[in-house]
Amino acid sequence: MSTKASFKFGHQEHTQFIEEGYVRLGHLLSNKEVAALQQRIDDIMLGNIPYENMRFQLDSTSGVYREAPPESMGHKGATLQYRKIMDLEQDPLFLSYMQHPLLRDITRHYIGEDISIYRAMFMNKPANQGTVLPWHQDVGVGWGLDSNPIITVWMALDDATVENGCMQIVPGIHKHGVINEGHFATQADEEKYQLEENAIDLEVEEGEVVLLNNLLLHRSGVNPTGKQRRAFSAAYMDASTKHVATGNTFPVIFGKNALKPSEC
Ligand SMILES: O=C(O)CCC(=O)C(=O)O
Repeated sequence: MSTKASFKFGHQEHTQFIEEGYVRLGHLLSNKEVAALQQRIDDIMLGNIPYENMRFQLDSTSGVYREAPPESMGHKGATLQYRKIMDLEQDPLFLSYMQHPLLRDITRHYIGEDISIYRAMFMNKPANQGTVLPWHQDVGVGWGLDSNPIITVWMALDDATVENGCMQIVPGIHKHGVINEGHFATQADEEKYQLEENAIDLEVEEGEVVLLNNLLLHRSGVNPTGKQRRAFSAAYMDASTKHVATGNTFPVIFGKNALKPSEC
């Protein structure tokens, strides 16, 4: 995959990531490559490219998080009304993107040589729908992991704006560490950390990549516009990280025994 000139990860980006817990890295893929991922995810939603071993979740009809249908293994019908699709490392196009040499450099810098993926996740706000995602941290305890991954690489597959439910974040909040092991911030957390007052809108262009510290509180809203708002989020971690309940490790993206797009 090629790299657009705007992608940048240097000293300044590293400093912002450490201080603020997020940094916009620019465009990693060409317009053509982004279009191919957009087409691929629509084809997966519509069942034109079938995957039975991915987890799918349909969107809520109310916009309320707790009312969304459960996520479970297998396609749920040909529709663009999905909220989430997991396990996209099984798809060669998404895997190739996840294994981009510049993401290799970034994950090597923060994590090391052997890297696995906790989740390779499509997040969708369908047109005229979407579900409110409340304030949360993406922490290992809540995810049932034996350590806390810190690196998520999030890419907008469509422009994300205030109008269509872009992410909101609280810069610097990651420095407080794990605020709530239950994943979601409580009302008391919201007041203590003044989340409403300190939040900023993370408006980004289609194809833009954002590096997020998993401890950074984030949330997103619904999408009342007539166009879907798609995103792809990959949480990288040390390949030795295990699931506490099963002792299992996770699919390897870089290093020994890494997945190969040609073998997908
Ligand atoms: O895309 C969104 O609205 C939220 C994504 C998210 O929560 C994540 O990538 O961890």
